[in-house]
Amino acid sequence: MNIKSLTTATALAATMAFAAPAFAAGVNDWNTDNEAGISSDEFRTGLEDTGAFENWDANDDKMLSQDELNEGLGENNTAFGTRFGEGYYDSWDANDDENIGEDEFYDGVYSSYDADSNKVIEEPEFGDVGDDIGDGGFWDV
Ligand SMILES: [Ca+2]
Ligand SMILES: [Ca+2]
Ligand SMILES: [Ca+2]
Ligand SMILES: [Ca+2]
Repeated sequence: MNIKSLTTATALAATMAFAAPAFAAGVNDWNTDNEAGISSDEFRTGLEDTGAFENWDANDDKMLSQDELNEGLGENNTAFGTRFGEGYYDSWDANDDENIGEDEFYDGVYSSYDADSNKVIEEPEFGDVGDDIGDGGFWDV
């Protein structure tokens, strides 16, 4: 590879890195079936792609303790609490074991975004998801 093509390749890689934001969070990016809106399965797939759960689960036990969540969120703690309500941890902890498993996590987050509780996240509910996943949002881990 000569210098010119090396430079081009480097520039191309830089462009691609820049052009690939954490998520192009439009409702259609997550909507993979032919049903309107985001189902819980579609939502889970999209949110898993952020890697947030694994990232915050410091001891890798597939559970998020309150401490792990606080630690993982860091300065985004306030925004997270504002979005989901101060009592979110207890309400997501469906089996009351003071830990949030993966199913509890994804179900809890999903129902929190589903403001009208119709089991589908549609616009404008997805607008909140997009905001939180975009650069600087708390899912942008
Ligand atoms: Ca759908
Ligand atoms: Ca853990
Ligand atoms: Ca639990
Ligand atoms: Ca809804």
